[in-house]
Parts: sequence; C-alpha cells; structure tokens
Amino acid sequence: MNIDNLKADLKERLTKGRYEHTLRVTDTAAELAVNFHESVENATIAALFHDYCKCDSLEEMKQTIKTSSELPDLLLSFHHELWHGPVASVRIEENYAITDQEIKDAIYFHTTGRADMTKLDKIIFIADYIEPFRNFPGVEEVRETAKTDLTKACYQAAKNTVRFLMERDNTVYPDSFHAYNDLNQHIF
Ligand code: DGI
Ligand code: FE
Ligand code: FE
Ligand code: FE
Repeated sequence: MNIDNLKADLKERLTKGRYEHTLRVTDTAAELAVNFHESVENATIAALFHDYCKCDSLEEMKQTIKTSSELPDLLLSFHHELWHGPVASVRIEENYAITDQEIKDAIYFHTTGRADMTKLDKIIFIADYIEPFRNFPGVEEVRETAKTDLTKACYQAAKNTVRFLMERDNTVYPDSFHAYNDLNQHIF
C-alpha cells in the first residue's frame, strides 16, 4: 500500500481538522509502536484509517451496520459516535482489500476499547487519546503513563471516558465497560 496515495484519499474524504488529527494520531501511533515493539507498518495503517468513516453520513453508516454480518445491530441502539470505527473496519476491506484482522480490530475498537485488547488495539486507542492537540482533563497523566506502561495508560483513558460519560448521564457501550473491567484486572 502506498502511504502517499492513501493520505491523498483521506484528505479528500475527511474535513481538514479530521485529516490533521489523523496525521497526528499516525505519528503518535508510530512512536508508541517503536517504544512497545509493535509493527510500525501495522500501527501506521490502523492509525491512518481509524477515523476513515468519521465524516460519513449517519444514514450511510446505519445502512452498513444493518447489512454487514460483521457489525452488531446493537450499535444502532447507542450513540452514533460509536459507529465510525466498526463501519471503517468493514469499508477498508471493501475499498483497500485490508483483511488483516489485527488492523481491522484496532480500528473497530478504537473508540470503546474491549476486553483482551491486543497491543495494536492499545496503541491506536492511546494514540487517539493523547495526540498532541488533545486537551481533555487527565490527558497529561495518560501521556506520562504512556511513556512506560501502555496497559496502565489504557486503563486511565478508559476510566476517564467512562466517568466522563456517566457524569453526563450518557449511556456507556458494553465494550467500554468490558475494556475498563479487563484493564482494571491487569493493573491491580
Ligand atoms: O473519533 P475521535 O473524535 O477522534 O475519538 P473517538 O473515536 O475516541 O471518540 C468519539 C466519541 O465517542 C468521544 O466523544 C467519546 C465517545 N464515546 C466513547 N465511548 C463511548 C462514547 N460515547 C457513548 N455514548 N458511549 C460510549 O461507550
Ligand atoms: Fe474515532
Ligand atoms: Fe449487522
Ligand atoms: Fe480519532
């Protein structure tokens, strides 16, 4: 896969802000891959595609979820912010013949996390959370932790996200709870 062609496709599909976020996530993911001995190529591809469907219409994403056997209809009962990762994992196979399950999973689960996250899942989850322009409360602690302990950084990020959602009386997708509980058991 030619990275420059891929970036040109992304630039066309995404808003300027989303494209620039994608490039920052990609740089962050590549750095984490080096530090934690993961494939830089896989981290780069997963990061470039992680928000591939972020700017798609809700109607288009809804149709993909309804028709794809890989995507549970449960997604449709939850906030549409949760749709773009799973939908992207299906679209990139159709559009770029990406069949690598590790890459597809890291994209699929980048918003919620899941139980038993792979190292690539963790790298994309954290790169998306700590890329240099992110400024949520608590992000500095996660950035610091991510220098030495990827699993603990995921735990802190998952905990912040679940707490943030609950404080606002938002619903929490099951995989977000599964990620929190599973990471908790690995930390303590
Ligand atoms: O696509 P990005 O903006 O780069 O980031 P993202 O894919 O990590 O998150 C998109 C949004 O999804 C973010 O505002 C937090 C929200 N979110 C994460 N987990 C859950 C969730 N929203 C709901 N309702 N439920 C969740 O479990
Ligand atoms: Fe996203
Ligand atoms: Fe489905
Ligand atoms: Fe993102």
